[in-house]
Amino acid sequence: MNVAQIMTALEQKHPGENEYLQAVREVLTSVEEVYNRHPEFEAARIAERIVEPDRIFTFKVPWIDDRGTVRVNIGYRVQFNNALGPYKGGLRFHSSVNLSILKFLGFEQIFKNALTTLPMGGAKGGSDFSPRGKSDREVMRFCQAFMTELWRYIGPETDVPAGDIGVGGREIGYLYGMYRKLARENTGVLTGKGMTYGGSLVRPEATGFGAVYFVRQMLESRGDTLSGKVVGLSGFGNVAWGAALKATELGARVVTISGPDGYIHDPAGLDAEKIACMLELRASNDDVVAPYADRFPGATFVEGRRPWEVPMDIAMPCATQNELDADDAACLIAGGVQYVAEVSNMGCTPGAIDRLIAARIPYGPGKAVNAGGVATSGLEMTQNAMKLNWPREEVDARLHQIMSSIHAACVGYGTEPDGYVNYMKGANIAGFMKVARSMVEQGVI
Ligand code: 2IT
Repeated sequence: MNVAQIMTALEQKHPGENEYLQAVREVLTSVEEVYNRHPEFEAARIAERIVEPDRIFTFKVPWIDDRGTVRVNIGYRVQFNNALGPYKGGLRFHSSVNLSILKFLGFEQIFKNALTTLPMGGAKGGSDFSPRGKSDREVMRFCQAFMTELWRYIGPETDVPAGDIGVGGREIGYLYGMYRKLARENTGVLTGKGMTYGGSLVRPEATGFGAVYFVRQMLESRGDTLSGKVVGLSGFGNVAWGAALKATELGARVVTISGPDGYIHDPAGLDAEKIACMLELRASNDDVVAPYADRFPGATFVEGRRPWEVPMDIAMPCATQNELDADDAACLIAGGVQYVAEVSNMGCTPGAIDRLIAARIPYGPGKAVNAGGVATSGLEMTQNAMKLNWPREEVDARLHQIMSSIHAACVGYGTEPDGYVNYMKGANIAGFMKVARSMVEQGVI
């Protein structure tokens, strides 16, 4: 394979799909050398096949708001690759959603899911509808209208959606209710379900918990521990919540969170009450973190800026793609950062990653660090298939084990001659190899 050639062709075919092209370029560049040692990959044109989704569904979602006005949104499902198992990946409801974003997320999901060791293919979907500022009834009507189209394309052995930005327990409940009515069956067709209808314990916390378990492994591999470490998070949603809970429990001091309005710097660190406040802010529908500083006197709100200018030992972006750029990385390095673990999908720009790797700062990419979320979705599917529920300890132990195996895979494929672990390369190669081998074995389909 010649990455430059593939990318030129892809840019011509999909002009302007910048997030998608960015994600593809990163993976292909990481795997190029290994790929070219495998003539069977080239013979089967694995690279050319893996970069195109198997299929994309796009549909209209008309619904009626509380004032009686008819609204029209667009719904999508990108079924990217099912060589390893049923299509699996979240739904994102946010005004910024477009095909490029969902294709990048679906592409990343293939390799992330491969890393989990569980049998799951890669997919993503969503809508340009944002639940922010909508009433519960509006969200319900939208979710029902969305599922009226989506249900034909999904199924417990075909494609299993879950949450992502803008899709939490409430949305999954409304989506599941409509699926159950239309399909006339109670199956584990969505994950992230409520505990009363097939959900798994630990799923709500799993992305953040898994990320902190991964970070702990990064530290342990250098003889270091989380105790006393200053951690900076961005975001204040479900993922930041889980990460804050677990990092705090393991003795780290979480000093920042952020929202679209700016960031909070709380040098004393988050505690149970402050983490609860974060949840309240999330639930309030305003999408702002500023009120945190009014409630907790030691904390300051910095308007319109990102938290990476605060000195920290460990940076964990938990908000959205490309939220940490080259200048932010330079700021973090100047502030003495020791580890960067991306919890958002593609949270760092290519320029930021280059700077971190050049400075030999261990950088964990999202597809490894945040895989605990989808892994626990996989465990929810297992429990649904068995029609029983595991206790919390069992799910958490499996999550631990999965995160350790992902860390080991990154170290195995990503250790460079000077001993530095290039986690991005390791995660990309480990995930890619599994999918590529599976595609070769299953023929050209
Ligand atoms: O990005 C992700 O891995 C998710 N949003 C979770 C997907 C899932 O199927 O649980």
